[in-house]
Amino acid sequence: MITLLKWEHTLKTFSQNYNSRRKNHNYYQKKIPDHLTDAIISGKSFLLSCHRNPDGDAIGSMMAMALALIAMNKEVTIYNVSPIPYNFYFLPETHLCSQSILADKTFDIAMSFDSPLAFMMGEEFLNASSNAQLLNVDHHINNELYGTYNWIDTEASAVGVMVYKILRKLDVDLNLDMASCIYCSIITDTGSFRYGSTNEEAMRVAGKLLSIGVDPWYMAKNIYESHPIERLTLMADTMKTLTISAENRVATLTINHSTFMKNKGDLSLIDGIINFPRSIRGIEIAILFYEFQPGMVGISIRSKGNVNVTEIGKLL
Ligand SMILES: [Mn+2]
Repeated sequence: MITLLKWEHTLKTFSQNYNSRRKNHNYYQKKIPDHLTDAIISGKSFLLSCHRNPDGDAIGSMMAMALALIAMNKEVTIYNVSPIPYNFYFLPETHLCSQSILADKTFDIAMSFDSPLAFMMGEEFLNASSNAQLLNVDHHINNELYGTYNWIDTEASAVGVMVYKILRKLDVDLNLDMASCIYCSIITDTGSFRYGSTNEEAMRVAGKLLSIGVDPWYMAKNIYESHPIERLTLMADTMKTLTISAENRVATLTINHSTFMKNKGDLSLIDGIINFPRSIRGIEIAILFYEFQPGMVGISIRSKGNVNVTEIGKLL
């Protein structure tokens, strides 16, 4: 646990230094700032990234934007610290996403998606984008506004919805590939239209995407029903650690390092496991501890009610 805190402190300090180099123009709003689309139109070379260990919203929004920029004849580099998780690799052109950036390559525009903190894109991205205009597109309330232009719409169900609006404003001819990526964003961040983040705008945009030809079952099958067998063996081992406390209101699961490694040692296999303890009747908070490296423990916290899990996260 102590190792984890030290690690987070180092990264936090790094991103604070990075922030001080920026002149921020901040937009907490639903409407796309003109500066953002003007920058996209005038830029020629682009570097796109999203947070490490990306989820469906991060990848979907980044890839939809990348496909649109390619269609606009821009030069595009797509980067992530982590590999694309197995259940998102089916999305169009994900093979273009690289885990390294060409040394000495410079960019007019860098864009980040779904990433409240700068360090989540990694040092390589921050160095490569240091002379570029950085466009920060996100919906997290705790976004640290590290971009040259920051567009934060906290009411957006998914960053994919925000990218949809950018593409509409840019008059991009939205094709099936782009629509599939945006649909992936929306269904993963709304828990397939179940979470409180689901709203009318998300439903409306999803409807438009279906009219372009998105096949909901094809998408769901690839995202939710394409697990390697180790996902189930990891879940079986993890469920044995279930602990219920605080008068049956808190459920905890633990994945120690040997269990993690025995079941393929792949972080993307952990995604979603926390929803099972949360699904127990009466449980208000679910906590998952996962030791992904010896002595390095990640923590996921989910609530099912009015508990503010961000505050608990700060205590830990
Ligand atoms: Mn998101």
